[in-house]
Amino acid sequence: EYQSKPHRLLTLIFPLNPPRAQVLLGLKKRGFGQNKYNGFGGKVEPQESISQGAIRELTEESCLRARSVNKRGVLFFYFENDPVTMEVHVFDTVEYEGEWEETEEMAPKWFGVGDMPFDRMWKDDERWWPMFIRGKKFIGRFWFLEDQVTIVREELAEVDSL
Ligand code: 6OG
Repeated sequence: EYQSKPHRLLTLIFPLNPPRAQVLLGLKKRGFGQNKYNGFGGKVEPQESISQGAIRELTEESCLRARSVNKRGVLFFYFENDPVTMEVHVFDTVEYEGEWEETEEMAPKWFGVGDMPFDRMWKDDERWWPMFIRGKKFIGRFWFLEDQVTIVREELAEVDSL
């Protein structure tokens, strides 16, 4: 059934346009979450901090270079019949350089923050996105069935700091 170890530390970063009206998502072309829109991110490497990992993955997947990032949330995902807990650290950035480009992993596209393609995203996203766009910080835990679609239990709370 559900277990809590081992642990996989991941990042997820959302570039916002300066007035925070639009967000750059990527259509994932391969791997976990293929054919879904998501922020950019991946595994944190042993020698780097979590925010350094977020900045590195953003550049690898979209070619944007973030000059600063903001911590926005921590999400824990548990999948039925899978012992791995995913711990995903969510960031935004409004200070980035370069032009976005399609990469081997992601096809980027801008969306209005109130016009998200939730039917093509992970199911948890529509739960915490309202907190994200209101500028709140959050911690969430989501328990998925093996189908990777059905959420059978969730805990989600705004927090003052992370
Ligand atoms: P790679 O395997 O490509 O990193 N991720 C999730 N993002 C959302 N919004 N919901 C989920 O619900 C997710 N599970 C994983 C974290 C995987 C990328 O996908 C994110 C990473 O950015 C289950 O290295």
